[in-house]
Amino acid sequence: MTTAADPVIVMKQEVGKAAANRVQSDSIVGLGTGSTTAYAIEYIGERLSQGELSNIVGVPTSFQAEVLAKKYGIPLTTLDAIDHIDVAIDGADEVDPQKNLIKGGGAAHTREKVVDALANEFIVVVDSGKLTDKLGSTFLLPVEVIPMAMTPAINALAKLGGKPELRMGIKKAGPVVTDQGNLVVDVKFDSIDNPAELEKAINNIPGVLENGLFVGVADIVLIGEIIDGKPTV
Ligand code: ABF
Repeated sequence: MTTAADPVIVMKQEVGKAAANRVQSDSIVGLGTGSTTAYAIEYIGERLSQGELSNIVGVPTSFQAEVLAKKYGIPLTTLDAIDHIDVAIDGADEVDPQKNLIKGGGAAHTREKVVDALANEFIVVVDSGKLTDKLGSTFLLPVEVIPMAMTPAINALAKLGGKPELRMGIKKAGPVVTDQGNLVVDVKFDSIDNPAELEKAINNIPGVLENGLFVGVADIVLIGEIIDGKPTV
């Protein structure tokens, strides 16, 4: 018996496909992280194999993106071998009306920000559940911290009005470790009134490597939602 496709999955696929369709031949593509972006990577691979696209090279933002790109036949490069990125496709955990983001649910926000900010066009792929009037209202703010500075950094984040908590693994025991070998603190802020200022203040804390506020980085936000049971973008 075939089961009806889960509309949420179909919606993520549609958003991923819409992003993949914006990629042109001869492009350098930043490949993000997350389940929605995974579909975009799959569809870029599909367009390549069908001859719709040619001469694409990807810059992965995480090990997950690298594995998916290899699975779908997208050649990879590094930032040392290129002088620009034409388009980046990546997910987000929250999007505000000014297209500012909270990212980092996947503990990959440091490399994501490098790639996404470098891209000439940064396309965010989300479902409508990620939209918020004010960042921080539904999602904690991830902050990557070097292990030896954890305690002073946590104290400094609390002084900024946050309630910081070390991110622990779900599948693996112990704290989550980033691709850089650092730890992640998730910080609850009651209200982020000035994301630009907060992004700078947090990155100014000694021992903080990067935080998940992406202010003024996103160019296009593709939003999937289910209307009358039908996935739409
Ligand atoms: C990644 O995408 C992270 O910044 C964020 O946590 C994740 C969201 O992905 P999904 O599409 O699975 O909600 O870039």
